[in-house]
Amino acid sequence: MRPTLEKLEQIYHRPLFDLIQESRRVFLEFWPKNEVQLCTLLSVKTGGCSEDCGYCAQSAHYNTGLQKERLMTTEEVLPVAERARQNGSTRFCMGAAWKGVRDGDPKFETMLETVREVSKLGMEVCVTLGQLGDIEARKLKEAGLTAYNHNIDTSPEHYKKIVSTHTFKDRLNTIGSVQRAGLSVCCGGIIGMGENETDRLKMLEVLCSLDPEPESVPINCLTPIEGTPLAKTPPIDVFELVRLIATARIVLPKAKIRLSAGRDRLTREAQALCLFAGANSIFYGDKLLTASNPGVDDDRALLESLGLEPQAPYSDQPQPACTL
Ligand code: SAM
Ligand code: DTB
Ligand code: SF4
Repeated sequence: MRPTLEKLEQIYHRPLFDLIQESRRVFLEFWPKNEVQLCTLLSVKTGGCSEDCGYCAQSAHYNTGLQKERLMTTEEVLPVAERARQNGSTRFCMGAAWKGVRDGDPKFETMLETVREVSKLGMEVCVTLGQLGDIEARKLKEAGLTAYNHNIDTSPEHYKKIVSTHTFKDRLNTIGSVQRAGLSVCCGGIIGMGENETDRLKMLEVLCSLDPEPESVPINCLTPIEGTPLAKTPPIDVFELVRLIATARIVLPKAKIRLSAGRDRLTREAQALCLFAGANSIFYGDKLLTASNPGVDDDRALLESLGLEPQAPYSDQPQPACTL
């Protein structure tokens, strides 16, 4: 579906119960009803990033108190990935605080080796390494990568107010390389960065215009980081989050919608509503990349009280293929 902004506004502004009734109907048509995918995140290269993204703890432009670290080796990453699988994750996502990666750089070789090894564990493997081109995307695909995460984060107009060291168009170019390599695209955004509801729908409009559509759409709520320009931004209204998730579910029925950063500031009831409205994945583990996440015991208890099951491991079922 390629909805216009007008159509998105119409869907989004329906009375809330009508909206979530429709998004639930769409969800039940495309997905197993009581299943949530658990994903584990690992920051394999933390801090010291050259970019000035106004929300990010890892930007070298801001004094966030984060300790800069070197790239983790394949041997260091593997046991973390093993544990993630044992704990029930079916997707393992590795993030690096880089502007981008270049073929021939030893750091990129290390990442390829890590992807090769992690992909043998029977989970979906995703990385988020910043900008890349056709060659790097092809090599990642050959190494066994499932998906590449590269968020557009907000509307094209609002993006300029958040980042100055790269452009919205740069983001789309990287997504183009990822698509040409036959990798699945994981692309979403952040809400609560001072944008308005139209900006959020413009972001959805761009996501729907991607061809093929993203396989995965993370919806992050801004986690305010001390020292960044967005540190004092007020939290979003939870019903705006639910509306955005429901609208995304309706217009991107086949995408995994991931209730991502910021869950530790949402009540259990708010999370339940987001899951009912169409989110079908969460990041699982005490930490996101650098920010905190609800503890695994709390998440297990939440899923149990809602009667939801983690998606079964891939030893019991085939992995989804890229829809290119
Ligand atoms: N450097 C890579 C990039 O920019 O694509 C990968 C890492 S970056 C941390 C991945 C995504 O995490 C961002 O695009 C953003 O959506 C999300 N993120 C980062 N910091 C966040 C924060 N403080 N609150 C919410 N989401 C955040
Ligand atoms: C995404 O959209 N959210 C995840 C994943 N993609 C890489 C990252 C969230 C990061 C939250 C802030 C932090 O941990 O520093
Ligand atoms: Fe760097 Fe990515 Fe953070 Fe931007 S979001 S500062 S590119 S790590």
